[in-house]
Amino acid sequence: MISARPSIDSQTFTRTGRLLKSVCSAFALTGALIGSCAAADFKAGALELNDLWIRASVPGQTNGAGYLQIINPGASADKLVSAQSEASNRVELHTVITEDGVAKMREVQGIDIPAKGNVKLAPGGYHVMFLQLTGPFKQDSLIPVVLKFEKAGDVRVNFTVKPPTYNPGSQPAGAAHGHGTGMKH
Ligand SMILES: [Cu+2]
Repeated sequence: MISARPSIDSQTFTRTGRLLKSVCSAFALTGALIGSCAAADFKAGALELNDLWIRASVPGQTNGAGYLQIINPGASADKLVSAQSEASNRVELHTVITEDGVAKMREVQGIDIPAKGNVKLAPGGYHVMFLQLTGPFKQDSLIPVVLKFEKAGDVRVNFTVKPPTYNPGSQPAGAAHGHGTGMKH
């Protein structure tokens, strides 16, 4: 994961601008298509939405969680207030709290995005909760979702479906996303 990236990637990414960052190199190295990488990055006003993913569902699974990173280079705070998708009957915003040593999911009314800051929705914390799936999350497919922000408004995005065991926290690439400007791979 930390070897030099193929030169074609850096050329492509330079041309297509700042939206495609180190996360794309990481995906390219894992063998994913550049096309799916480009589809994983979105903008909503000043906000940059990166690395949108969902684990593939297993037979019988009725709910699922989506994750992404939201970077706000702008001078005003915003808030993710809701999400909609045809992939499930309901979509909620959740966090995870620990009560008496037991982790539990709780619905939240919104997820604050500070000015000049970023928020990461990740396993063990904030997530987009898909309840009563209308179909399976198939690995490598894209799940269309509309995210609604208080100021940036509605933005249509795609979440990429990862393997059922995917855990980006175990990859070095995951740690490099926080500052949003790195090109370290
Ligand atoms: Cu949840």
